[in-house]
Amino acid sequence: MSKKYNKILTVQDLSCVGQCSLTVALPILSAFGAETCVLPTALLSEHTMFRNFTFLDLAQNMVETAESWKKDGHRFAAVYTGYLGDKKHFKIVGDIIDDLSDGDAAVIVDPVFGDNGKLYPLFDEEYVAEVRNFIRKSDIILPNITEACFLTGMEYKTAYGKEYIEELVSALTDLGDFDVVLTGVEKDGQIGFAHYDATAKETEYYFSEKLPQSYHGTGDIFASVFTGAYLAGSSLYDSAKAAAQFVSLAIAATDEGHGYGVQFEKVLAPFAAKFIG
Ligand code: PXL
Repeated sequence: MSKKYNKILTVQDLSCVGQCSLTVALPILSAFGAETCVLPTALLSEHTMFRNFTFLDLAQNMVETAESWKKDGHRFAAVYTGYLGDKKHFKIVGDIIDDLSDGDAAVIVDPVFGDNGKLYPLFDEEYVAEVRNFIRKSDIILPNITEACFLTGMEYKTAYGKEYIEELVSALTDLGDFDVVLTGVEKDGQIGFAHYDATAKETEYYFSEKLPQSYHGTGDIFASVFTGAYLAGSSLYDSAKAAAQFVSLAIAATDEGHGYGVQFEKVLAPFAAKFIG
């Protein structure tokens, strides 16, 4: 039986081309049966991995939109945030969580700001400090290893074992009262996630074959499927497993030479339909 919920709000940038952030989150959450409301934080011609990109900050519009929602009485049963884009967005989104979400709303934060050991363009340590503060409002965070290292101050490694991953998850857990799903964890040619189960007091893992291709935007797909499945009533572990499986399916469905993003559209409908009760 799926959980009954009303509106979910996702807050991320709108990159017009590039298959990431809102252009991924909106179709995925809708396919999982959520009434999806969006709050764009910035309007970009493409995401910031393209050689040229424009960036229009929408902070002022975010404030005015929230005011309007307040007056019209909209409330959200869940809030899921991804790439925001500017330090000033964190206070605005924090206020929205405080003022416009239900007391028991799930707050899911994908702290998107880096990969492969580096920060994305536009970001610096001050941005990371804002993220570190903001995640204290969340119930679940979904960082990759790079983001986990910047958040905790631990060294970024590409060769590691279980001890390193568990130290990283434990250091993240010390930053707030939330569940951690650490993504992009690799082991013996496989890739997956790690999650610390506070009840069982142990770290649980999921791994599947690492496909040779690597694409942009798969982190956003992971977070969106995770959120869709979780809000449809799956457990945290099963939601993360579904997200990992969907990313693999979408990569496998992507034509060679597609260039950016994955063609998740080809496999979304039948996958998500299984979660709608
Ligand atoms: O996929 C993450 C992402 C989202 N939005 C923008 C980005 C990136 C990663 O580079 O640039 C604008």
